Amino acid sequence: MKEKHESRRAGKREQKRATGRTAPQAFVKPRTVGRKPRDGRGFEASGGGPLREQVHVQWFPGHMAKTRRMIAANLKLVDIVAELRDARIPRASANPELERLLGGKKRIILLNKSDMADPAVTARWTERYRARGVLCLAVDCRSGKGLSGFAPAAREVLAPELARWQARGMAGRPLRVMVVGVPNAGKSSFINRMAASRRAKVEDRPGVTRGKQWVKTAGGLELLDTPGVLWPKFGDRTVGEHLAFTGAVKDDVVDIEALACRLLERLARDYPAPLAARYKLDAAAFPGEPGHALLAGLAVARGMLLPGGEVDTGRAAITLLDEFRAGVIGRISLEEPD
Ligand SMILES: Nc1nc2c(ncn2[C@@H]2O[C@H](COP(=O)(O)OP(=O)(O)O)[C@@H](O)[C@H]2O)c(=O)[nH]1
Ligand SMILES: [Mg+2]
Repeated sequence: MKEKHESRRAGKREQKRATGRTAPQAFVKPRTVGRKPRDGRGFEASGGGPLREQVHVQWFPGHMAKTRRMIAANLKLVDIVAELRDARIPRASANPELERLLGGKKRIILLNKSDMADPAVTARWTERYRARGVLCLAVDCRSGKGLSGFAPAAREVLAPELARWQARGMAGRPLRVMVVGVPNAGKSSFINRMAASRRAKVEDRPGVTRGKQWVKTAGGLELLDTPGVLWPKFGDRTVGEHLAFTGAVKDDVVDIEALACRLLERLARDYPAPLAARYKLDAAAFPGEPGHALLAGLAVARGMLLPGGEVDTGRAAITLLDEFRAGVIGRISLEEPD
């Protein structure tokens, strides 16, 4: 009996190895999850009672430190910065180092992937930023929705500079824009949409853009793509989790099943109807249901069983995260303005 149990566990490990989902990278501290919190810390207070312990996420490989330097070094070449954030998580996808890094350089915030976010919540976010004097546009860089507003917005923010250039006879000078954001925010998609032809490489996984690329647009802009950058330490665990949910953090450095459990708990609490509809689950049973039970329910509903008949929660976790990231569960916002 014990032997059978052992071999099943070994099988699971083998499977995880095969999917490459749990192999930690050399530069990562593979600390995770699921353990008992020492003194109650690590639990997130919520209306529906405590959620499962938060997943620890950290990812700051050497190339990001290099990117940080590259951004600082290239700032003097640009007139304005376009900061791409994920509309589903405008807070977590905001780089807390950016303000200091930019050193007073003007910027526009683009809430990208707004097609996957709750439109009412996104509208509140854009209003909030505008009320604070930061120009912010909700965009969808996949379809191009909202992007026609970018060049006019940049000209509006740079009105004083443009007037100066005009006075010096440099009215035709292109506006140079540095595009920054967390991995997977849609920087390359933004540039491709703005440039009539496809130039920057779009990748469905974080950490691909490398090297320096300038791209001209029809509207007299010159865009500089930058690799996705995070920061050395996430202030609280919610930030790391939200970045991991949306795919800004490489899956290899995260415990995928624990992450999926957390996402399920959030969805069951805040978006029960779309969750239940997508996976044919019973929303009435959600309150108090722990994430691992929700994940098992999802696996059963999708017929994801291992040869021994055990539910394949590993596969269910990957499916959930893939579908959330593709936006097929519904238009979901994980963060609201205060
Ligand atoms: N649904 C949706 N997907 C997007 C949007 N912008 C980018 N994506 C997708 O997000 C992934 C990452 O995009 P990419 O431009 O490579 O991000 P980068 O790492 O910031 O350069 C790709 O799969 C894109 O197709 C958007 O506005 N909506
Ligand atoms: Mg890119």
